[in-house]
Amino acid sequence: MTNQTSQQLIALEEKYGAHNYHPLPVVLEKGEGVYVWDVEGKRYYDFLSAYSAVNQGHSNPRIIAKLKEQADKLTLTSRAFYNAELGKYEEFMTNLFGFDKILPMNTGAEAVETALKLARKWGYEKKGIPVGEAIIVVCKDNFHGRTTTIISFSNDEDARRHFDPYTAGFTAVEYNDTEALKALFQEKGKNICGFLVEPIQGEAGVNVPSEGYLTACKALCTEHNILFIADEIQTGIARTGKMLAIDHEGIQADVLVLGKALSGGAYPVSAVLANDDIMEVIQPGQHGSTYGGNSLACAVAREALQVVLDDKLADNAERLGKVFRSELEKLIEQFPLFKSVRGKGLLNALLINDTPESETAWNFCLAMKDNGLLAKPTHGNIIRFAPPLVMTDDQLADCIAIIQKTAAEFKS
Ligand code: IF1
Repeated sequence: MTNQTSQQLIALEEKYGAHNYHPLPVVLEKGEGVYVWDVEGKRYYDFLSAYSAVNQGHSNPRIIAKLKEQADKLTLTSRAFYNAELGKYEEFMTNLFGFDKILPMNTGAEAVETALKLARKWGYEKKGIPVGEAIIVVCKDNFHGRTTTIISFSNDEDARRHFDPYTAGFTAVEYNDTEALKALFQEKGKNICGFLVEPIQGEAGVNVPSEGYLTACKALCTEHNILFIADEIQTGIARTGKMLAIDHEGIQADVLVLGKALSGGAYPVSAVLANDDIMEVIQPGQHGSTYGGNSLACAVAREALQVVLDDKLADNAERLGKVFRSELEKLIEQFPLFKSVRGKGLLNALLINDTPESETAWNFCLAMKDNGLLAKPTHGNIIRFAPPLVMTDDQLADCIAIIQKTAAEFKS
């Protein structure tokens, strides 16, 4: 079974794995910092970072050392007993993000589900919404995960078709439209318990809302006694140049949802944070998870966040993001293939000058792959660029050169 080629390994996935993904044809077996290597030994810059889960860089030495140390001691007890890591992690997290309480889960979708359940229960028990009538407002073009409830309020047909019947109780509003939100809150505010929002819509193509949008949403939520639920699973943990994307507007969520880079990609760790008046509606037996808050997860997440703080990754993302966008602006002037660039920190997208149905973005990603840079198109004609935040100036310059070289050679 050793020394199989990329082609053989792809054939195995094709034959034995469910076809729920369409990966770029590259088989990776090693990662270090901003780099990954395929089984033939070719090195690439990783501009996806496992969808922003490896912000701290692949196999970050401090995180991996902590993972090994904790794995040797204790991994999982379940929450039937206390464990020596959980309390310390909870204290660390609530202090860092400024909340009274944290509820630990594993994947992003589970954390979103937790936030939805929390909002509904709070709606009935604290806000006094008649039981069965709670509404959660979501945004059009959202992406919050893959559970049956979460896809119930998606408008992506691939994500939802034939997975019905859907969960009721969700109303979608246009993203980046405070007037629409205001009107909806005025009409139905009494029965609305929460507003769930991505500070930047990732899957929708790195959709950055207007400045002040999130502040206005938060103010409307406060006015109508509605929980402002920020899904920072992709935008959080320094990705956009601050620890949280909502920190750019200096606002605090009522319910904060974290995942992905919370563990630096070493282990699935997610979390929901809220203050006591909200979190206290969840009592023993009402929510949980076998792996949620396990010793390994807690030790890894604490180290992963300490790395973000010690290495000042938010500042690095902010600075390099500006360089990246200004360098790409130059390439846009040079190559008609490129339309525009947008993003915040190191969460960016390059729009390709072609129809959404065209294969141009995909083909350009294949060409970049051959030149040693991995990125993936989203929604047809958009390429997401999100490298690990440990990148240096020299490495970024090298990457810009690869993108330029690929554009110069490219024939669509
Ligand atoms: C896939 C996108 C990224 C998320 C937000 C919750 C979740 C995600 C804001 C769920 C997950 C992922 C999952 C991944 C593709 C991906 C993604 F393109 F779909 F939008 F990152 F950009 N909230 N996002 O972005 O977290 O349950 O996956 O841990 O393959 O589905 P999860």
